[in-house]
Amino acid sequence: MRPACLGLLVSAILAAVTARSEPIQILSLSKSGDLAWVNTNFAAGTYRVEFKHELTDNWQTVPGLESVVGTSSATEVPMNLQGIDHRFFRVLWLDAPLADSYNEFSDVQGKTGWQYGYALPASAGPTSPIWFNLFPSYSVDRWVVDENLFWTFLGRDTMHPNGTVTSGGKQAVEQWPVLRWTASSEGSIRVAVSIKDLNANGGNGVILHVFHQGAEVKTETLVNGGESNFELNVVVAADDHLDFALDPNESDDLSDVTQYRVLIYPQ
Ligand SMILES: [Ca+2]
Ligand SMILES: [Ca+2]
Repeated sequence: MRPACLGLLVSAILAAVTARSEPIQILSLSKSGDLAWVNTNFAAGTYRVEFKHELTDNWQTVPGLESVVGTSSATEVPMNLQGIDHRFFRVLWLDAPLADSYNEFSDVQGKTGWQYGYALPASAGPTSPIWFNLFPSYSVDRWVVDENLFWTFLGRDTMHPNGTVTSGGKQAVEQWPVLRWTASSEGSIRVAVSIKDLNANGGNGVILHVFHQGAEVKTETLVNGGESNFELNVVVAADDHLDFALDPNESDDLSDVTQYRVLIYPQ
């Protein structure tokens, strides 16, 4: 895969459109006819590239690009469009997810099915009615319990637990940030999760627990600096919830900044 060469840009007007969220940004169209785009969808996706000559024309599919499978963060596709005056392009995401924790992250609780909370695992298990506590505060770009007292937070793409082994004068209490998604209808779904321990300088890693209606369906352990992508198939009823809870591992929260993303697809 070649990097986009901005020196070879032609004077084309480029547009990116997706069915739901917008993970795709078109970077360039080179004189050799290659279209380069950045795709922030980490999971496998299928895309269709379309063009038109004039703004009022109908979109047409670029031959051979009806179903492009992409998994990387940047994609360049050969289009053989040299010398052809295609002025408008777009990339359609054909299998867009039902839900995306990154694109749909919000400072409003419950928006598009996502809620942001924390658990006190020493006091209540995941089936307990007092397991899931909504975060009381939103600070700048993340949900927090109390920044002065605990490390616990949940942001757009990072989260952090608090433990009894902690630092910075925080209270020695175990708290797990919990990302909750609630299904709006019944169906079979595919859940794609990406997690990474961002601070590889220390600590004992983290454990991500995934619960469906309080029953654990996945336990993913990361060593310090580790990362993982995994998928689950789950059959949900309307109003069922999935919880993604970050355990500091042996209640040790040192260097536990964790990157995450959850994508939920229909089956
Ligand atoms: Ca840890
Ligand atoms: Ca670490």
